[in-house]
Amino acid sequence: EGQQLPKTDLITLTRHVLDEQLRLGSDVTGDLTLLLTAIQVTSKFLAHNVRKARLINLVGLAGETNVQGEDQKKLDVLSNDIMINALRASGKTAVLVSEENEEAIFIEDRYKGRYCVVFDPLDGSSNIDAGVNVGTIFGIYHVPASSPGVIQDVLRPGSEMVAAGYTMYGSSANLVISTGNGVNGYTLDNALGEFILTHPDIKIPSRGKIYSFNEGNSKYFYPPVVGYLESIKFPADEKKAPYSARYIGSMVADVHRTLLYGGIFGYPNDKKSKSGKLRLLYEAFPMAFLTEQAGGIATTGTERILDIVPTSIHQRTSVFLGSKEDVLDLVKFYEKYAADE
Ligand code: P6P
Repeated sequence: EGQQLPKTDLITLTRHVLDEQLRLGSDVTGDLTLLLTAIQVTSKFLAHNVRKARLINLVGLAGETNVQGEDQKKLDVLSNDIMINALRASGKTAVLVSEENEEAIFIEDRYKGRYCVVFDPLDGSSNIDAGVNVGTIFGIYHVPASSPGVIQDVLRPGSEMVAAGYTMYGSSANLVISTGNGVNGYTLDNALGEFILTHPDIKIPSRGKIYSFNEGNSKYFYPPVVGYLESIKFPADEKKAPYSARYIGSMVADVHRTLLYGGIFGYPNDKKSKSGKLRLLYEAFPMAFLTEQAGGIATTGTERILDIVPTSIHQRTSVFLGSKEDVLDLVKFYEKYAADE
């Protein structure tokens, strides 16, 4: 009596994606499902190793040798190797772009498939020692059948992605993903080794009460950003409460909170970082894709992030994303200052 009965209808990520593709009647080759399975395997491996890193201080041991006498790799290098190998072995990829690799990776014919994956294998890894949540961010493009898999297949606007997501490694591993029809969140059940649907159809509130900026850069902020921050810290309407500041400094953690609680996350370009800090292809595009799919907005302040056509695989961009009304308030300051110029 009162015992928690085992759920008899666990919705795993694999099942959910396949159900969704069948529902949508898209050409269900299962290729995307198999590709997402490879990404899941990577996420499970990284979840295990991030947790282990905290136990045996795996982070930062580069150059030392472990008990097997192998060269000990830093966790982000190890994560990158695992992700590249899993994606290649899936046989579903043609071009890979990783934050850790200067050049794009072109998959040999034997393993070549119809998707390109851009990713940051362990974003925010410098925070691991502090126990801060870090994560894997990925975006997926479908390769036109006519293309042999060339760099032009990834120098495309984020709006052409067919899927995007992240896995956040914290007290549990949370995989948040969209295949273009809304956003779903899954939690890794370590006992089952499966990602179980725990946050179906995530929708970002139309307005929040939180702003998430590194205000240590305030000295360098351009006027529209200064004006906007002033407006939420000292609301003109006396009856309105100021916004709360929440900034973790790990994009996956800051975006995850923004998707669930609402508000605005910003990493604007400024007088010190004229192109911004965050990378367009494998940080801004996937997070912008998820934000829009959850009903929010993602902009540089003057243009929709997903409309940007990349010219190089590691280029940076200004990022504002979050609740529609909050981001539109921010955009108004850019319009005001553009009009004044
Ligand atoms: P700052 C982590 O290094 C990262 O790439 C993102 O995860 C994060 O949002 C940003 O940089 C933090 O940058 O300058 O605030 O430390």
